[in-house]
Amino acid sequence: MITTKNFDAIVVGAGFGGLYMLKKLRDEQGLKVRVFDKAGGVGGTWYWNRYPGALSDTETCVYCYSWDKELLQEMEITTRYITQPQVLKYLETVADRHELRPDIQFNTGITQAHFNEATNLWEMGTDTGESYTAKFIVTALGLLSATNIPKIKGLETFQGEWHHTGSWPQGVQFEGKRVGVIGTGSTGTQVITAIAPLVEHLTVFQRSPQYSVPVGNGPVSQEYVDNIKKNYEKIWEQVKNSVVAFGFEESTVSAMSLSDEARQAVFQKAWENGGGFRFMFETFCDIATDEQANKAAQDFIRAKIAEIVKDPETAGKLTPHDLYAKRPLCDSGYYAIFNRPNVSLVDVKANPITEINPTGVKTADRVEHELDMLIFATGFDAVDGNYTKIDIRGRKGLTIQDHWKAGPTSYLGVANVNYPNMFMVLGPNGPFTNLPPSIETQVEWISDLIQETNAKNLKTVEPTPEAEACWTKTCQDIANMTLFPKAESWIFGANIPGKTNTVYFYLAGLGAYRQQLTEVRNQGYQGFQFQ
Ligand code: FAD
Ligand code: NA7
Repeated sequence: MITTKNFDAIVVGAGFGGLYMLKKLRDEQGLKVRVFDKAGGVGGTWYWNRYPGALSDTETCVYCYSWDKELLQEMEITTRYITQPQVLKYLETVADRHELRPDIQFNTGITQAHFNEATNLWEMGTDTGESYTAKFIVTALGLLSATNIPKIKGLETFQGEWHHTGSWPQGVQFEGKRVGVIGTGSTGTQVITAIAPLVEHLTVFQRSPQYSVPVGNGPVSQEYVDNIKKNYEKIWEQVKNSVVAFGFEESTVSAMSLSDEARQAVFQKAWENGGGFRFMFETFCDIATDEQANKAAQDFIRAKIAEIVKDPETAGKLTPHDLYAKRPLCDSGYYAIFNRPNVSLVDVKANPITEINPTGVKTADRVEHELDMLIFATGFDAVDGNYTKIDIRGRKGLTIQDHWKAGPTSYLGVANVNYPNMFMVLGPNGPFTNLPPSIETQVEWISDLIQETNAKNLKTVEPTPEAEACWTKTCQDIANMTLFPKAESWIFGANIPGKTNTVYFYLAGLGAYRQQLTEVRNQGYQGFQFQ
């Protein structure tokens, strides 16, 4: 039966973003809100990515919300980093203690969102055949959520099991199996390292070698935990005013200002301490912006690979020669995994996959890699991937695909012209950081703007075209001051064939982003038009 129901606000997504949005709008503003998620439970990323080895590479103490002060004190911190089951449990706890579940409809995908200019309401449709209306919609769809499964000839004929890491089922067994993994990004390195000791044989299909440093995970002392809990106010203040928001001070020292020996010592200390963002941003201030500094970091990691990997041919294949300018990776012993006798590496750039057949993967050299299981660690159609899957239409029926035909844009990462009363959490050109503090920043700001609109009895709010164009240009200009656009990765849309290679993030950091948001609000929401 088709039913139509009206809400003050509809939130799509029940991860970090959607859960907090529900809490703010329902409990602080008294709005009638419903959250939809196609998942069977809360958690977003941490509901879907249950593959072995899944770990946040943000340290535990800052991979959480800052707003639930009691929970910060009660939270169990046992290791420096937090695993997928632990993040999921954390978000389930949040949902339970704030009684969020009654307002979340699971197993329901939003397929349609049309703005009706006569009623000023959004008309929403679901994949379960229901329809709803709402004055406001908040899309917390996730920026790394739409899985990318490459179109490889013959996948449908494969007789073994295959899974994408971002949609991982329960109960996968590895013992005695010949497993292939395609992809060696953050996810690939985690899953490869975790399953290599479990499988009979592991074949890694690598397209691009990666720079990775040790994560440095391990148990933490009671003193470490006490210290964090005592200092949470200070920790969050630092995080929210920093660049990458990972809980450390970014370096202000230029790499080439030190002697070779001193520079090596800084890198070595960072290698021993662990953490990808720490290695890139805590060591020196210019690894992401200066080619010489970047090369120094590359050389250091290349030397480590040569030291760790025993077989020179394998070491050669694992060694990158491009810029160190993707999201920085860290791992729990990735390179050493290739010293195991049951692990082999196929360089699919030199020797591409030609097809998948019933028994495995065939490469251009005509070798048949026989497999019982194939794992796609091939990443995501990042940032706008979940948006373009929905039939979103704003004023005059403008589709989001049309609005974004030159590449996705936004004003401040949260709103688009011609899409009134629609707000995005982690939309295009939002901050590139440890994400929970950025998500919180956006949720709180969006919530204030909704409150202002309602308090003034206004019907709609949306950015001006000039404000959106100006923000896009700002993001482009900032990106061009870094080396990131010169590396091929999901950060610029380069991982998906045919995807617009453009700027998808505001790369000036969380502190600067928060200042921008505050200024816009203090100037009466400058750049927004109200009706
Ligand atoms: P998500 O958690 O992605 O939630 C989005 C939800 O929206 C999903 O549940 C999805 O089902 C739902 N949805 C999407 N479209 C629809 C639709 N049409 N209808 C209904 N529901 C829909 N970030 C860090 O800062 N540090 C890390 O260490 C880190 N590690 C990561 C590791 C992995 C393996 C991955 C994939 C991501 C990682 N991230 C990390 C990024 C992570 O996605 C964010 O930190 C955060 O969890 C995003 O929360 P979110 O609520 O914005 O989106
Ligand atoms: P990434 O970082 O996009 O990595 C995907 C990997 O899959 C990467 O090694 C790709 O090679 C590889 N890939 C993608 N398509 C193919 C095809 N067609 N053939 C062979 N190899 C392919 O995704 P992750 O999930 O690892 O990480 C994304 C973010 O999620 C991460 O930064 C964390 O924030 C969590 P490529 O490098 O493109 O040559």
